[in-house]
This record gives sequence, C-alpha cells and structure tokens, in this order.
Amino acid sequence: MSTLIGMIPASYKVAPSKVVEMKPKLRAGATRKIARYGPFTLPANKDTRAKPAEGGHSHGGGGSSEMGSMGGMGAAPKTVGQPTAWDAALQAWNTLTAQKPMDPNGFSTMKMLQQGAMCTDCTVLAGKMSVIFENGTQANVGSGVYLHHAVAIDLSKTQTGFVTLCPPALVGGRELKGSGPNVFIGGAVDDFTQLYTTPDGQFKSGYYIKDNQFMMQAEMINYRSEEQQVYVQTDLEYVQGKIGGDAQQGVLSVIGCDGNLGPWKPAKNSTGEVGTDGFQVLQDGHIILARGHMHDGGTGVNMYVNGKLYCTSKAIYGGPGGTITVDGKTWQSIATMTECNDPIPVKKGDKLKIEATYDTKEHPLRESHGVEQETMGIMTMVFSPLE
Ligand SMILES: [Cu+2]
Repeated sequence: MSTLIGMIPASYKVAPSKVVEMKPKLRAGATRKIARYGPFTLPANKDTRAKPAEGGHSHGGGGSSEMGSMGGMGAAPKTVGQPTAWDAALQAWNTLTAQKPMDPNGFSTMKMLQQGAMCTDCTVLAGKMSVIFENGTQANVGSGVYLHHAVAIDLSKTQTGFVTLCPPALVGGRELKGSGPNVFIGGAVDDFTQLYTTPDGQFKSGYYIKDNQFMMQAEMINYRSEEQQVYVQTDLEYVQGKIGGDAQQGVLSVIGCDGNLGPWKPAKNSTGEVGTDGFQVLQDGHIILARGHMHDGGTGVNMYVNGKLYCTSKAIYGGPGGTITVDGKTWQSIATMTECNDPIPVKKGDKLKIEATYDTKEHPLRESHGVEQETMGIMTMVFSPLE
C-alpha cells in the first residue's frame, strides 16, 4: 500500500483552507482544533427519478471522480456468488483512491493532507469529520447532501491489531488481523464523534500521533437538482505528548470472518439478522466503546463478549437532519447510531460476536439512480491496551 500511495501525484496534497481553535469539551488544558478543506463542488443531481434498471449497469458507473487520470485497477475475473478477497481488495483500492464512487451518483475525492494538518507528538481524545457549507452549518440529508463516508487514514502508524479474524487465519505465515486500514477518524450520514476516551474525558487513553501524515477520502451524494459547494471539516481535541494507553480502532463485520467489511443487500420487505461469532481478542486491555454502522434498512448492531451481550447500537432514523422529500417521496435516513461507552476489560483469547438486525419493511433501502442500495453491518470498537 505504501508504494501505491507514493505514486499519488503531488497535486493531491491539500492544506486546510481555514483553521480555528475552540474551547476543549473533554479535558481542561486540551487543545481543540477545527480545520476545513475545500471547497468541493457536488454536481447537480439530474437523476432523482427512478429509471428502469439498465442491463449490466455497473456499480459506480454514473458517479463522478476527481481521480480520472490515474488509471483504475483492472476488473477481477468474474466469479459467481460471494465476493472474493480480490474483489474486496479491488473495491477498497478503487474506493480509497476515489476512482470509483461506491454510489452511482456519488462524488468521490481523495487528498493527502499536508504535514501539520492534525497534530504532531500528541494524544487525541476525540475527533470528528463532517461536511459543512461555507457558513459552517452541517450539510446533511435535510439539505440534500448524503455523506456516504469520510475517513482520515493515518499513514505513519501501523496498527498492532487487537482482534483476529476468526478462526486465526494465516497468510504467508502471518496472522491476518481484523482491523483493516488504520482509519483514524471518520464521518458518515450516521453522525458521530470518534472518542478515544470515555465521554467524561476521564479514561486514561487516547490515539497517539507521532508523525503527522494523513490521507482523507470522502464520498457524498447530492440529492438536489442544483450544484452544492461543501467543505470537509475535521474537529480534533488533543493533549501534547503521549498520555495513557495508545487506543486504536478495530472494525468487525457481521458478514463473515474474512475481513470483508463491505455492504450487503437484504431482501425487500423482510426482517432478520446476520451474525458472525468467534472473533478473538489478541491483547489484554479494555474495549472502551462500540458503535455500529449501517445503511438504511438496518435497525441495530449487537456485540457479545464470550457470549454475553455487551452492546446494542441502535439505528435512529429521521429527525430534521435525516429527512428529505425527493420527487414527492419522503425519505427518512439513519441520522445516528447509539453508542456504548462503558469500558469492558478483555483478555487475550476472549471471543467476540457481531450481529446485525434489519427491517426493510419499516426502513426501505436507500435509492439512488433508481436502484436500491446496500446496507452494512459493522461494529467500530476502540481498544486501549493495558499500560
Ligand atoms: Cu457504510
């Protein structure tokens, strides 16, 4: 991956267009830094009406990308049924480099953040990524902007990984771990702040940044019939130096043990659950939070530790930021997912189970380009090792 990242042209480097400092929310003496990047122009949506399905319509074909010149990775040999590891890797790469939006009407962008964008030799207590308008208000479904996802990936740090895929899988003699790329902070339509401590700021942990080398990738869908100009904003609260356990994120999916965090599509007008058991904890420490991520159709993500329910993260739909009327049809999207914030001690060898529940009768799948889109069922956890 690092050699591929090295091929990215310098023109993809970006510095914040504005930086402000605010009063800290979690801990006295901390610094809170808000930076915005952009503007980015989301093309007008000329495509809100349902169309008959096109033969062989490829996912992402109608989207726009700023990365047209790099040349995408070729298509994998066609397989039937479940996506292969190659398909998953290919999709991840194309998504990451913003060459192929995941949504048919998606606008996708990828930038390398200039050094100094986040903070250096610092411990991050919380971070948030969001999409805003020029005047600082949040761009959300209520204003016609569906934030598919935005992520900041730390390129200077390799995650040790605190949980394995199940059962421990060996590739070339090395154990495959279930933590994926080192996503540091992120944002999506299900609005959240990524905490690396407890909500009262008291748990002694945080995400330590030594060097300061990040890339950002975001995808948005404009549901308005006119262009909209938006900015991507990062909001960090941090303290200088290395303080407490070096917390890391880990993400596990309900659809299996092979590290595929991708989307899936439940049937129309159906309810049910999908789950995977047997993920194994690799280190002693605490899981200090768990929060599900789903798309429309999902109702919640559950997490069990050694068979005991630890967290139910519920999908909350609608509200002013999560409701829009498109072509006379009112649509309520997931506005937020509830979060579990009680630190739970875990030991090497403990087993985790992740389970998603869905109800596409109550919450139909989101439509774009006249086609029903997928849902997801993943759990983001933050782990703090024993010091
Ligand atoms: Cu998703």
